[in-house]
Amino acid sequence: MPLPVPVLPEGVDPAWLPPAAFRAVGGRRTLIRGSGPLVETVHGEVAEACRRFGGRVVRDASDDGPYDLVLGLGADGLGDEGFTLAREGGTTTVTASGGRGLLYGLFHVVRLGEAAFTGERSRRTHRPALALRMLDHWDNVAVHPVMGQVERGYAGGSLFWEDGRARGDLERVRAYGRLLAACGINAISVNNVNVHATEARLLTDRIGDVAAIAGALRPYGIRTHLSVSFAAPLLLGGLPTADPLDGAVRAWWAEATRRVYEAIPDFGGYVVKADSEGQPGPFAYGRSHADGANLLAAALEPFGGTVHWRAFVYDHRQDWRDRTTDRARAAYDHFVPLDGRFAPNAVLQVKHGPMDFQVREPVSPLIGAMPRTRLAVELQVTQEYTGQQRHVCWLGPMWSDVLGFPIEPGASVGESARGGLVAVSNAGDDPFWTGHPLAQANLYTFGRLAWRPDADPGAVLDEWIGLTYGPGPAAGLHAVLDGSWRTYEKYTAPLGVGFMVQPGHHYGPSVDGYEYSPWGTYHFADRDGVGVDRSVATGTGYAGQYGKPWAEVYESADSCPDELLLFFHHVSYAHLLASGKTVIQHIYDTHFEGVEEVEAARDVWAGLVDLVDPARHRRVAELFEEQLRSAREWRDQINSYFFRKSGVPDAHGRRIY
Ligand code: GCW
Repeated sequence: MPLPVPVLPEGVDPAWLPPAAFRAVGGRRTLIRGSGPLVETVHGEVAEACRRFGGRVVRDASDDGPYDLVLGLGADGLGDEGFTLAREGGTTTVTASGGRGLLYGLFHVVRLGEAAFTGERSRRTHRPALALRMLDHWDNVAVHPVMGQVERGYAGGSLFWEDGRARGDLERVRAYGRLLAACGINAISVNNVNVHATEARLLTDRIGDVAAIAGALRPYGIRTHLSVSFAAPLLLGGLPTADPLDGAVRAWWAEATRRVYEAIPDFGGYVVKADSEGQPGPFAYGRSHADGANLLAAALEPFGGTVHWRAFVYDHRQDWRDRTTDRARAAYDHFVPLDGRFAPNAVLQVKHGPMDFQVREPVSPLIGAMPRTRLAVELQVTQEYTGQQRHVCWLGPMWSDVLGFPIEPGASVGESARGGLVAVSNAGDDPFWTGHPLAQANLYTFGRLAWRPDADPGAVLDEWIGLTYGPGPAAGLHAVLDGSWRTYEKYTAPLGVGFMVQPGHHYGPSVDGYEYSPWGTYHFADRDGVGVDRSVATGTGYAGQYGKPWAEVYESADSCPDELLLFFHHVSYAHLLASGKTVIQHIYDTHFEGVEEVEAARDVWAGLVDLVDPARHRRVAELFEEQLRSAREWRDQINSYFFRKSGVPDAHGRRIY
């Protein structure tokens, strides 16, 4: 039986799968061959498109057509997710070995639109570069008194949970799974890595809720994962310890995991934040993080599951007077000595930068330094530090730079991420899914880059624009989004120094907000200069964590790239950048430019009023006013702060307060 496509609740935006995107497919004669649950998903998609656009679809017919489109299982050797596409003699043929491959092949045809049905195409194989393409949701089941329903969520409530309970109606979850499959995502973790009391119980007596979500996502090829508390044996099992080497603890995890698989046979595995920002972990028992990860890996192994163990471990109670402790060093210092000690089904999940998803960070040196460990790289789609989905900030170029960065000899970050690519989702129950309608582009781009880390991000952006908005406003949308990350960088913290955000919620400027805090994020500005000395020669030694050539490149202020200068070095305001400007003049210029670029983008958007549907247009126009207000605030606070510290006037005499 074909699976009907999900029906969106009234008023919910279809995002990159509006009916119009299926026009080319829906007007054809289509043959579908094969059986299995995902083939039923494919059939449902084509049937719905035909219903709208007048085509017809048949199943496993013995006649030879003619057919415009044949979607069939059959080919060998493509893996579960690969497919081939060819067009010959008026028939477009997608062949796959597994159901997921067929679904991805169908969505590929949807992206191509009419082009999939014109001319000839020689057979081409498409396969994801990374086997795991995952979204982590930082969703709480119960509303958290400080963090709310979704930690760092800027798109309303959770898609899965509402006020202490699983949502009863999973149609929206199905629709979400469909959107994710259409950009290539194949795994989701459904709860916050900060596991509070209610959430901990998802592992045991509330596993049925997780099973229901997994059931809604499965037809779109998405496996469900769960964040668990390392202290679960204490919290839920009544054991006196959670020591990873204790026999009773190991038995408890084995049994708990067996029950999880009873409820969810294709369960993906656990995600763990341990000994990090107050979460429990193996350090309490004098054990290593390899001991901790391997405990869960052993429980999951009989069922084919994986533990994602996060490397975001650092001291968040440090003393700002202590100049030797450097948060940037922490992940490397903790984990490199453990290389080779993780079980084969343990994946170490590493944030792409050494700090915390700032608008500009170097690539984490940990990524190239653990050759005997499966690493997954973690990105942040939710815009915690990049405008919180009130600012337009399309992150495709940043992620593409990160993924293409040659961190090891002969290997880019994308190639080193053998454990996959993971991102913190930006979606919620907001009618536009992502709060800011244009933040949908980030979610889509993440999926496509996880499928192909070397894809051209600009082409991915155009793909998203084409599917979501059609050709009318395409040029304007491209102009608004394409440079928006660099614009955001210009009006916020300069030259890689990071933070300077308001403590707690992290929105808006506060230059000294974290300067005397225990969280370990400082800029050290004084009357002479600014920046953090992370050199080996005179600083924290962080630069020495890189291999060649990066250790040398970052060690010296002369060879360090401008955009990371203040991350690696404390320099005077008169220091000359490679660009030829002084640091102080660079700060002034970029902050004025950043605001001007937001003004220009707002005007381009205003000009699209007749080309974009009114609800989306209005929402974005309103948000541009907030972005502009906030960008001006950033500009004026940063410029005034550095003018007052340095006493150096702007060379162009512009207004500084
Ligand atoms: O970016 C920081 C956030 C925390 C988050 C943490 C993490 C889930 O401010 O809210 O906690 O990272 O990645 O664990």
